[in-house]
Amino acid sequence: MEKIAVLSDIHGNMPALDAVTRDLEQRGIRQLICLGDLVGKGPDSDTSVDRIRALCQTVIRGNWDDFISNPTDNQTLEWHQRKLGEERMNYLKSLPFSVEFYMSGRLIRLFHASPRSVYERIQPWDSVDARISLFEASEHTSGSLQADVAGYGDIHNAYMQHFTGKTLFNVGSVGNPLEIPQASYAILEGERDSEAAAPFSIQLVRVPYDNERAVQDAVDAGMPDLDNYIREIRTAKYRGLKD
Ligand SMILES: [Mn+2]
Repeated sequence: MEKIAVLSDIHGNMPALDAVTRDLEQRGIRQLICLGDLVGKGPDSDTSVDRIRALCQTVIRGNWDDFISNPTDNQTLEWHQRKLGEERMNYLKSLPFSVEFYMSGRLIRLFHASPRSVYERIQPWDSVDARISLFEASEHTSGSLQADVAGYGDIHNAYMQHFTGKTLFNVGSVGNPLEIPQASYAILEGERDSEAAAPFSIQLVRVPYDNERAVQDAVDAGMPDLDNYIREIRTAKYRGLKD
């Protein structure tokens, strides 16, 4: 049996990524897949990209990775662009859209937001049809079969649901979780690259980390739009919501 960690939405928060890395080391897990959104929001987009590149065998593209290099007059985005530099932004833009493989007889497909677009956002409280559509393939996915297990990031809300024998899961966010202020990731356990039925499990892991260190890092870096970020890091309440 093998274990694969699936993490997403680091968003430049190094204390959170450090805590997850330590947890993975303690568990002896070395196979890592990242589902995108390495950058933005937090102060350390550059270090986050460098660390994820070194740690993860597979990295796919999120919405932030896709648009961060676009020309902009938004001061906050310009600040993140300057930190990243051209080489990292080119790397992010070049990342693949999705990854898929068999594990314990199941076709597992992983993408950032939906199998159709990095910008299509589907929440656990959206319609059943919307959620079931996440098992479908599209012209952007590497394969054309329906997935047995679909996993994604993007919404910063970890959850798992079952529909007619299929499993849908969201790994949550390492650096900007929006339900509880602890880093989130998933562990898949089973027989990798095997189409034969075998035991299989998905575990959703929460890792407490030094949230005040993350706040201080943002203050020290002189990051713009600080108040919204600090509130999210401390409370896990999305800035788009009213109190
Ligand atoms: Mn994100």
